[in-house]
Amino acid sequence: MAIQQSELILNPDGSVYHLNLKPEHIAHDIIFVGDQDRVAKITKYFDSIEFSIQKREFKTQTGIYKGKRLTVMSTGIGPDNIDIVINELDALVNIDLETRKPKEKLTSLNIIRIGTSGSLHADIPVDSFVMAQFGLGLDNMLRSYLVDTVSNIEMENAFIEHTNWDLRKGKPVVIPCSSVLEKRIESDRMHKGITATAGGFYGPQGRVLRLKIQDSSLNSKMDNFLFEGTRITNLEMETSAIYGLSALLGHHALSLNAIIANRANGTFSADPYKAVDELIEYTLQKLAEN
Ligand code: R1P
Repeated sequence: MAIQQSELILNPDGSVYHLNLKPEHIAHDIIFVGDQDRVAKITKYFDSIEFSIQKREFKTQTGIYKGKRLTVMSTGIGPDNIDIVINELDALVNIDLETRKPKEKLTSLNIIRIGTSGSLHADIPVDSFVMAQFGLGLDNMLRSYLVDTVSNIEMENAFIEHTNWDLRKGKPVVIPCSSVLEKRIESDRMHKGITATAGGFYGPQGRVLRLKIQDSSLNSKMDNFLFEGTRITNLEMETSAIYGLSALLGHHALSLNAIIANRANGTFSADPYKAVDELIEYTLQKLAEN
């Protein structure tokens, strides 16, 4: 059955609705960033850029870095945007846009996030790097899908019990990273653990300005959560959504974050752009080598 026009929306030029991309515009290795201005900070290292486009917060550039074809795209902020970006990227490789039918032979993309994040531990200081072995989704976006088929239910239950999680906020979900990409990118520079993904920046991450929050001790409970030796390292807004949709659709995903804030001791990087630049150079080098 062909997917209807209202479900898979294409622009008049045949590109997918929000990303404005056609299949030939993307590489198999794709770097995600949140901030649209970070795209050029990555592609400035490229030997050549073959394609650039932007619609809303979704800016995409494809080019060659040390002989490897890479796409860099901004997702904007939050899991809701990741739902759009990954479904449309998957449509580009796994749905025939002419017949509007899923392809028989599916393609796996490699998706690597280069993000910024706040650490929950004093020993993961500002300007360090974190690799998410797991994404812990606190935002509920993934619960619209049959996510239990790819999630770590034991870790979810342990987290719910440890934090006395109020299920009126939805049910947390835990998804592992791609072990293939983990091997490709890892080094001693990376702190590793669980990256928690919140559906907002203030209350959902325990920040209090003028509004009281539902659980003011959540961050300290997240601090001391330990599951089979793995702890929650940091909080941001995209990783679990990337991991969950990638796992469900058959793509490989890995999320790296430069720590620019330390929530444990209240510090903020003196030069966050430098930390992000270093993570960019580190990641590009790893992708070119492997
Ligand atoms: C919040 O300021 C944004 O910064 C972090 C969060 O995940 C959220 O998207 O990541 P990026 O710098 O990649 O956008």
